[in-house]
Amino acid sequence: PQTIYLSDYKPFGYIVEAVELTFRLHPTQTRVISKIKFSPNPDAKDGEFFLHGENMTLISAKINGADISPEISAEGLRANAPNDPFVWESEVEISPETNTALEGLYMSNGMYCTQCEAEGFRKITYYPDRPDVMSVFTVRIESDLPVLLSNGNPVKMDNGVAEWHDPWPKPAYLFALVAGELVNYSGDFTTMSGKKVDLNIWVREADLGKCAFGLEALKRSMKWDEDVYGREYDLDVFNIVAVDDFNMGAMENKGLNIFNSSCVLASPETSTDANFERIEAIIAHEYFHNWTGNRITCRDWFQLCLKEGLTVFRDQSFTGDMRSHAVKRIDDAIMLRARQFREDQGPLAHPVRPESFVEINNFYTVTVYEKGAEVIGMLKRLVGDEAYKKALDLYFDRHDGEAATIEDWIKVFEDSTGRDLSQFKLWYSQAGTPHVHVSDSFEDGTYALTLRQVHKPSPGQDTKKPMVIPVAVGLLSPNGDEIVPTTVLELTEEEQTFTFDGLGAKPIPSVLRDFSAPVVLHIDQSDKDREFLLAHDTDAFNKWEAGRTLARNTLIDMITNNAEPNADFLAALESAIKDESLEPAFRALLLGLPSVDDLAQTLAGAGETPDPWEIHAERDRLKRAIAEHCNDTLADLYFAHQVQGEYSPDAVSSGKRSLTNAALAYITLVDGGQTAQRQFAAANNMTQELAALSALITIGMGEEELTDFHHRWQNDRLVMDKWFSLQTALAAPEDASGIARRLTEHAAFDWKNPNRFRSLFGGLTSNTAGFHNPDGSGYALLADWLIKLDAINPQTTARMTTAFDTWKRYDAERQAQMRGELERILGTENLSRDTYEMVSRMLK
Ligand code: BAL
Ligand code: ZN
Repeated sequence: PQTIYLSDYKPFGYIVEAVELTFRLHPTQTRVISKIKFSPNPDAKDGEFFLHGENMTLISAKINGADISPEISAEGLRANAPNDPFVWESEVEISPETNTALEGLYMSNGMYCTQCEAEGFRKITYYPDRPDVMSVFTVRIESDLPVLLSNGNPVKMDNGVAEWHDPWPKPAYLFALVAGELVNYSGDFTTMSGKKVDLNIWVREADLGKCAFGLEALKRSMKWDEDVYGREYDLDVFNIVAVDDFNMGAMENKGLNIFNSSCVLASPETSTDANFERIEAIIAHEYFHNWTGNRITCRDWFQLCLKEGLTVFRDQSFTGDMRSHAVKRIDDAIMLRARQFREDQGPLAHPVRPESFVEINNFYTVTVYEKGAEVIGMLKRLVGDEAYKKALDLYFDRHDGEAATIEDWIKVFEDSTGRDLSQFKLWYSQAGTPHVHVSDSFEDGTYALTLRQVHKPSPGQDTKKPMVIPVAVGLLSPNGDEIVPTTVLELTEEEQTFTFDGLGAKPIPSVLRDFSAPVVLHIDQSDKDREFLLAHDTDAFNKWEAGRTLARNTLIDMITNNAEPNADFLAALESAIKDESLEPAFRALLLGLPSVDDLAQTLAGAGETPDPWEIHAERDRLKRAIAEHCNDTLADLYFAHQVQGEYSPDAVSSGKRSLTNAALAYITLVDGGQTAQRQFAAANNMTQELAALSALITIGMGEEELTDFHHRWQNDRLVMDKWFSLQTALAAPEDASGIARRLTEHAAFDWKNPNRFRSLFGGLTSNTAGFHNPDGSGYALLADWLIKLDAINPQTTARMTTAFDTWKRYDAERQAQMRGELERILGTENLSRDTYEMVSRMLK
């Protein structure tokens, strides 16, 4: 397969003035008729007329009304085109029903839908399918189905014909079409300039009761983007459609967002608090793309982080505003460390802005998205809130209607602040997680903090330059007072010392407050200092971090030295969770322990060979020690914070439930499951039901409850996804692969549905000890199924191969088994380009 390089970027030889598309829908013989006005692009040197197009039959092609016979290949067509403006007309035939890759136009449960990002439009018709080609689209849909939707505003709707016009120029990846037997849950929103916008969530009739939360979340997002970023919506309608078969979470097509049904449908009976929060965030994310992604898009796919990093940053801020900034920051840091640091540590590490790819779908990664968001957070911290706002206003003014680059983005900050950001820009080009080592000294009232940055090699990058790292620091006096409030130290050299004068005694430093940079911090602090910070730090993130580090330290000591659980940690934890001045959701986070994978990452980072089974066992031992030590406190918390009355997914109620359910998980370890059984039987919402069931499965019980759960929810596909994933995710290490294998034989295991496939196998691979069974059964099972899935859905397959990306961490036997499975996948006949690229990168 061909590698594409950022350095090879060239503009397209033609400008697309306007696009008219007609769809005659048919499951296997859809006709797509296009009429496109092209004119030569004065900015392009090379006027080659190449249109992307795959998996279609060309029926006819015309230039200025005259039939032509273009040269056709597997990637597209080439024709001789005039040097003056001209009209291109073509008719092609495609088969949505047999399109199992779920890219382009496909069918899901009898409904037609599309997914065009990144390069799906080329499976719909011949077109310059690249994000820097933007145009105005008019779409006509002919079908007997009652609901026919596309982007923009409706123009006409009658007798099996619908016409839509989108006045905003857009790249083809934002094109969307939906047709089906759908009903709408509707509402409206009046924008800040007084324009009324019709809002609809389109679903199958049975799902109408699961739309209310999504619609309210959409309204909150629209209001927030006006209040915080001054961005108003720009069409008469905003449509969201829920689709069952979808590779991604959701897609921001202009005016017609298409959502994986798991990311929009919610009800108290079927969705957990975490589902509600995630749905709110994804609805916001897709809505926010209207400005950061759609009005200003990306020049090429290497610039993906321009829209994704910024939009993730915006949705994270939104969630913080809607709920709790402290809790959101901790959740994001946990996720970043678990997934992005892991990616950075392995063979798939790549810069936030990659410089080459084979298949762009493989770069919709946590590095591009979440590290991309961290980079924006750092930028904002460095320039300050006011300057950030000014820079964003300039960005929208200057680039509205354009396809922009990271250079454009950095330039607006340079122009609006006068700062030179050339060194900061390294965050976009240098892969890997920086390490920051901290040492300190105190003499004559002066406290000195020395920070040193270390960059490990990553694929293709052996040496790296020092970066700009904002390190937020506060100092506490030994009596617990904050003597230096949060100050941002700008680490720009390999090593720098920062001093604080006029102090009476050596302070206790609180470093990297609010997780101010996505780095690994090495600071030689005693357990006593960490207990002190857990009790006294005014920064919520570092307060939590102190507890987490104590937990990690005792676990590492237990794993490597067979030590007993640290009694001081148990006491400090107990006193922190009792502190009623702390919000319940925060205390729930304190009760969480580093995951098996996180501990394996820590050990591997220290040059050790982790054994997931041993880590799992020691982690269990610590959980039991916490349960026993904090027995009474946990019971008090459990009963005192029960939420009474009707279920509501608001932050306060869900925070209380997260605390009681964190307590329940521990209580279940010592009470034989009685409390969890009672909670399961009494639950009137999915959060309580699932937490109880999870607690029971974790101690090897819950068989009856699982059967009961299945019986009750067998007709609800989203809840059945939970039923599958619970069993593989929570199984004991020695049972997990066997359980997964048995579940693949279950009648409800519809492996062609990405959600179902991910629930079973995502559950298994999240169960680190279960997946890494030393007998290799977890690896073999996953590889068997990835090979099978690749033939029909390369995108989801390639994504799921990342379960193997840690293979070099483990012992020789596990390494050999994983390597063997990766080689087996790579040797598969007709392997997709997507999976080929991922597996070959991992084997390098
Ligand atoms: N653009 C793909 C889905 C998302 O990031 O919103
Ligand atoms: Zn996005």
